[in-house]
Amino acid sequence: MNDSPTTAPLHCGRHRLDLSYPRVMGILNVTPDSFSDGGQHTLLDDALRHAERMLAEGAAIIDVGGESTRPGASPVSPQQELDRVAPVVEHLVRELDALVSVDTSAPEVMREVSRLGAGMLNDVRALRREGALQAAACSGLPVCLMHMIGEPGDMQQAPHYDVDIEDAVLTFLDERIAACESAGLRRSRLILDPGFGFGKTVEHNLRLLNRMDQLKILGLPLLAGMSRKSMIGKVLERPVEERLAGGLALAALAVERGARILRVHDVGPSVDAVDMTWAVLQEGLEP
Ligand code: 7PM
Repeated sequence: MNDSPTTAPLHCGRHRLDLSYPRVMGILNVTPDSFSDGGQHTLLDDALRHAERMLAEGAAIIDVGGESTRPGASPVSPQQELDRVAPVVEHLVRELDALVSVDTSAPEVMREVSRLGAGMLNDVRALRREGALQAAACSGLPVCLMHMIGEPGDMQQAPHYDVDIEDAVLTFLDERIAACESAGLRRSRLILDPGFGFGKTVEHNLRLLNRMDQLKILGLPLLAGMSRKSMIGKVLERPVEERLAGGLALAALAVERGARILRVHDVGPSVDAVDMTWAVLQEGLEP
C-alpha cells in the first residue's frame, strides 16, 4: 500500500519524506513585523529557536516564508525575500539537517534556496509567475501547487465561482499539473493543496474540506493548511489566538479526507491530533 503516488516517499533533495502516514509541516514566518523591534539578529535567533522547537515536537518539514505570498501583504522584492529567508534556510539545513520548504512565488528565490539545500517549494500561486515553472523544474524539488483565484491582495473581495468549489479546485489543479508536466516537472514531484482561505468564503472552505477526498482522483499527495485561519474564527467566533482546538478538529478531518501533509502553527498538538486520527483510520486495515 506504499507504492501509490499519493503515499510514495517524496525525494526532497537529500531527504526522503515518508508519506505512508500523515505528516506535519511547521510554519516559520520570517517577517520583520512578526517579531518585535529586535532587529535582524533577534529575528534570525527567534526564527531558529522556533524551528528547533517545532522539529522537537515532531514537524517533518519546516515551511519558511518571507511574507510575499501572504494575503494582503505589501509586495516584497525577490531580493528582500531572499535576505529574510536565505540565512534561515542555510542554518536549518546545515545545523539541524532539517527538511526545509520555502513558501515563495519568485523564481529567483526558488533557484537560490534550492542551491542552499531546501528540500521543497511551496507556491500559493502554483508556479504561475513568469519563469517559475522553469525555476521549479530546474530545482528538481517537489513543489506544492495551491489553488487560488486572483492575487492575495484582491482575492477575498466577494469570492465567486461559476461551478461548485470542489470542481473549480479540481479543474485548476489539473490544469496546473499539465503546465508543470509540459515544463518538465515530473508529476511524481507534485503535491496538491486546495488553498483554504485563499479567495474563498467560509462556506466554500467548509464544503471544500468536507469534499477534499474528491481531489484524491488526481493521484497526488494532498496538503491542507487551515491553522488559525478565519474559517475557524468565523464559525467559532474566536480571535486568532483562540483557534487551536478548532484547528485540531479541522486537521483531524483533513486526515480522514486524505491529506498527507498538514501545514500548522502549533506543531505539538497537531502531531498528536494527526497521529490519533491516523491510529483510528488504520484500525482493522493492518493484517
Ligand atoms: C495572513 C493570511 C498570513 C494568511 C498568512 C496566511 C497556505 C500557504 C499560507 C496554505 C500552502 C497562513 C496564510 N497558507 N501555503 N501559505 N497552503 N501550501 O495562514 O494554506 O499561513 S499563508
